[in-house]
Amino acid sequence: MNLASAVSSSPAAGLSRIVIVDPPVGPSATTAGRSRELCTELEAGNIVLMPSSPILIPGEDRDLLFGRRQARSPYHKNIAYRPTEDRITGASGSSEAESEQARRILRDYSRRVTEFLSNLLSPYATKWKLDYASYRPIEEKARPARLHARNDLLHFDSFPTRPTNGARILRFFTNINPVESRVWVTSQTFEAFGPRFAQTTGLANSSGREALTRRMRSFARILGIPVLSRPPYDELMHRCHNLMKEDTDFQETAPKQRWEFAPNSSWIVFTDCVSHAVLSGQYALEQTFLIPQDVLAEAKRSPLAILEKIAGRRLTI
Ligand SMILES: O=C(O)CCC(=O)C(=O)O
Ligand SMILES: [Fe+2]
Repeated sequence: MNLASAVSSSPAAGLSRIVIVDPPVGPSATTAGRSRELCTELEAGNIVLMPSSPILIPGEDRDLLFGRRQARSPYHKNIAYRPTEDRITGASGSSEAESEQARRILRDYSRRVTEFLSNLLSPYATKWKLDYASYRPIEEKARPARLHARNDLLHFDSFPTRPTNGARILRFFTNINPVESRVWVTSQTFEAFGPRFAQTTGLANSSGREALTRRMRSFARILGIPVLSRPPYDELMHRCHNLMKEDTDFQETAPKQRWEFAPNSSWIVFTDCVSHAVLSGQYALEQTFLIPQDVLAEAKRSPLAILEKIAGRRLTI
């Protein structure tokens, strides 16, 4: 499969812009009109950047995260925080006290980001689903990982174990590194790339196969056999994610933009429609939100709507 041919012929088509936001002061500082505008910018695949993050982490907490307060560095891999359960995962190997500190810092981050975005992106806040937050302590440059887990290769995000069933993946990142930027490249948005991807992968012709899978699943359910049912939308997004990472020609030739997110900056991006890769950087915090279709400013531009139009059928369950 050669995805390079799926890249739009016009190099500028579907590339992202940076929209700078100076954090509003006070809880009601963003007008409803401005919020809607920002939602539209994000849904179009643009990146909202706050050069000076509204979510500053106290120096003491940073030192704890960097491991400066411990005799050894406590965190060797990404730590995830599940806000609804108030639980962290991935901190194994650290002491109970260290895990508890990480949980407190991530809980605070998650709450403050949620409060901030409830105002900045108010149209989403009534219905979003608060997903995981994460702490990313590892240097991304030359970070070893298996191919499909590599984040230095261009991809659209798709969570293999947490299907969104069409909801959008919105992420709020903060670079807490005091001196080094976090460096990303982005390429075309899903709106520019998705239709060609769908053609290249034969999405339009796959309805027969999926109908068969659906029939087999309902048969298994009747028999009481447990089935892993990932909606067709998530299957496709995951297939796209993997194909992009597998295709070295695409990775080399896709049009690219490079972004340096400076220390203490935050940025917001729909990572399911902005193809992205992280090239370098260490120490970032992140909070993910799942945004359902019915609160989007322009649902027809969403990856779900784009894929359903091509497939000619519903891709959610
Ligand atoms: O950590 C980052 O800067 C982004 C990594 C990424 O692409 C991801 O977590 O999906
Ligand atoms: Fe990603």
